[in-house]
Amino acid sequence: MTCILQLGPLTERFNHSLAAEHEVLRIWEQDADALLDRQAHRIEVVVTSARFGCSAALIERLPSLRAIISFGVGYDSIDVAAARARGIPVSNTPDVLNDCVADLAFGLIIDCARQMSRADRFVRAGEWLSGGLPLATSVSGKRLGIVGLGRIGEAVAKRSSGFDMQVRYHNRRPVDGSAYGYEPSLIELARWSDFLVLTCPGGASTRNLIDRSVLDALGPNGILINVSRGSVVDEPALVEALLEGRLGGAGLDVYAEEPKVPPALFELPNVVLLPHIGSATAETRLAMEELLFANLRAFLERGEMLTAV
Ligand code: NAP
Ligand code: 8YV
Repeated sequence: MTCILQLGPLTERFNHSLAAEHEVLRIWEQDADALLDRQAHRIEVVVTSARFGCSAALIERLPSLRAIISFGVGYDSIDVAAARARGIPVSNTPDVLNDCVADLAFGLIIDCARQMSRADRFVRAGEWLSGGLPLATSVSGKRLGIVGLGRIGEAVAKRSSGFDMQVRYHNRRPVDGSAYGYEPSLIELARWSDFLVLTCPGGASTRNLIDRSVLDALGPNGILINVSRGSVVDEPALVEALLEGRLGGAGLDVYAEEPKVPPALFELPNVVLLPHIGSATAETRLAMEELLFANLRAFLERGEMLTAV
């Protein structure tokens, strides 16, 4: 039996299956320091998620660690450099969640433009009895800018064809053979876009990529959609732009300090706020669990990972 340190709870089904096959130490159920003082030398695998991460300090504390297996595609919360320095491989769960996250991004586009959440609140509050809502903005035929045309970004772009949208994207370098127009300047992409969708990774290299100048380029009629990471956006600058009417609207699934959301956003009618649910469907979470288990088994049986980062 392999001694596994699990850094946070996933589904009951997952927790149960993991514990059925391995000796699992659940760090959140006990005093973490005391647990590590007693058991650190025995731990061979860390099972974590994009949410719970894995710090350099924890990696350093585990002398027998051989692998870090994560649930989720983003790995900005895992210190991959510290793991690599010790020759410890890290796996994630790419691809199986692309459609689900892209569906949600497109849902946010439509919701922000057509005021669906706002209209729902309006009806429930009985306000329809005494008037109508202001006219909304169309989606079809508009310009879609994508920051990070990777696996999820491609799936967002694909959905836009049903809405006759023009698509351009900004990555650090053009995607070979892509039919979509590459925009080397993020500011120019924002200036061109009606909707700017963020699907790049989080972490140091993208921190505050969407700053005041990008938000101003998107402008008072532009809508920002963020399904990547909160760290990619300068959040105080976003709040300021929305409060001052310099940005048309925002659809957000992720925030700088989750689960904290800037309270100033609660009052704004042109903002849709979701609690990081991009991959949160039964089907996709099951596929992510299965891929995590496949990585764990492949590592333990053959020393390989199916999807190493
Ligand atoms: P991916 O396939 O690696 O795509 C990421 C794209 O971002 C690549 O095309 C990359 O191209 C681009 N990129 C990287 N750094 C950039 C930069 N500095 N400026 C502009 N573009 C940059 O990743 P993915 O599987 O699509 O996932 C993307 C992210 O979505 C994840 O890392 C995660 O943070 C987020 N996510 C969120 C949820 C949710 O629940 N909301 C769920 C899943 C994933 P270049 O390398 O050429 O720049
Ligand atoms: C999950 C995510 O919510 O895959 C990612 O990067 O952000 C989401 O799919 C996350 O993995 C759960 O911690």
